[in-house]
Amino acid sequence: MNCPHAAAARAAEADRSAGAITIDPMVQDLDGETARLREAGVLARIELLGVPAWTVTRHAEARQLLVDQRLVKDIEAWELWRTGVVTRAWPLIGMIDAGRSMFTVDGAEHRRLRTKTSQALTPRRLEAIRPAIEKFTDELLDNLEAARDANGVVDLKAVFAQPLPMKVVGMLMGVDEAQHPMLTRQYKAFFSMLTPQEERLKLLADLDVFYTDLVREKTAHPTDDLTSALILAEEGGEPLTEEEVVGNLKAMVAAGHETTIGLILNAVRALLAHPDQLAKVLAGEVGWDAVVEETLRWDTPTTHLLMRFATEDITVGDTVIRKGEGVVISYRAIGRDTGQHGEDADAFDITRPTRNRHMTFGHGPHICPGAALSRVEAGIALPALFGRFPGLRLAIPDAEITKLPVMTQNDMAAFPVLLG
Ligand code: STR
Repeated sequence: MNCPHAAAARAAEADRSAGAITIDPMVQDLDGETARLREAGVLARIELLGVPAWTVTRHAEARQLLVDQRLVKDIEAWELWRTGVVTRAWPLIGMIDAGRSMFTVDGAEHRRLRTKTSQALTPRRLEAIRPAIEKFTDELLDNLEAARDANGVVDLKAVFAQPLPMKVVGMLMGVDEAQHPMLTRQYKAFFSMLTPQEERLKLLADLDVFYTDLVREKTAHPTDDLTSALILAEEGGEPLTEEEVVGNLKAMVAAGHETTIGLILNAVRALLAHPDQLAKVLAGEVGWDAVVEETLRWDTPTTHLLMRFATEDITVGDTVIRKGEGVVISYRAIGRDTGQHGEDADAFDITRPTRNRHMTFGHGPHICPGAALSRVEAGIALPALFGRFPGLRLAIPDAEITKLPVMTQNDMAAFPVLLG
């Protein structure tokens, strides 16, 4: 039937999506794409593999939206999902429909799911695991020389930046070392856009079995780790269900692993590309914490965070996010916000006065519970690496570093270095 109202509605919708920026699954020009998103405005209309959404590109407005209770994580609030336009055949669905956990619920339920985890990850509590992180770091650095090929080249990602966060989050959550290579392989396939969706759904199902078995094992024999603490937690409220413990466990492993790899590698890359700044750090003129914060701002481990949904119309400037629409937070664009960081926001500068005033860990109730942990990890890994290998350098030109085809994370395939 050709009802004129429907036609008008379709035209309005087409108009709304006109000029939408297509996010490139192959990540061929991340800086160009980030600049285009920022030029498109405070709220940019984007398309993620054919699925339309809004994205926030500015620090100030993102800060507001991240505490706006009209935006929720519950996928059932998404019109495109409820009406069956988006299904589990969409390759990014695993970023949103990840099971019940602190990552997917809001309000009082969210506090109930999250409290134990955030309490375990305070800077004070983390002091207790600092020696273990230092030990992992030293052991991995011991392996670097032996891992060099005939030309003296070693992949700093495979041998150092990737195993370290896995060891740390594995120790924290009580995941056996023998399983780490499997988890690394599965998450690599999960995030890569080259993985066929059937395969991704299969690996997510396999991971669910793995984590459920682990939670059952810890339920029978609790140990001294956060997974056991989540199982035993009761404080006043309801204890967490098995599904909730599994959800939190997989969120912790996925997040703690993937994002910290990016932080460590991006910091090394930025320093090698800015030798004057590296020299200041090595001379003790600028602290390693400044390197960590400026890397978080300038080269965010998370490019886009999917997704929140509007439960009412929300007006931002002259744009209305309609009830049922999806909102992405584009942390890379936000880190480059000239309104927040000045006209030179695209430059890496560890002495920048606003280097700590980034929002890379988010804001509001869902702010990254692992923020302090990742700062401790990078704060140990970076000085230890450059302390052991002060002549560290890239084995290929920086421009030849290959980005992985990952839409949401800032991920490189490898980081070949010479140890100097
Ligand atoms: C990956 C798949 C899964 O099983 C569970 C989660 C929940 C936490 C998510 C994670 C996801 C993807 C990466 C995220 C992480 C929280 C922080 C991390 C989004 C969907 C970031 O990149 C910020």
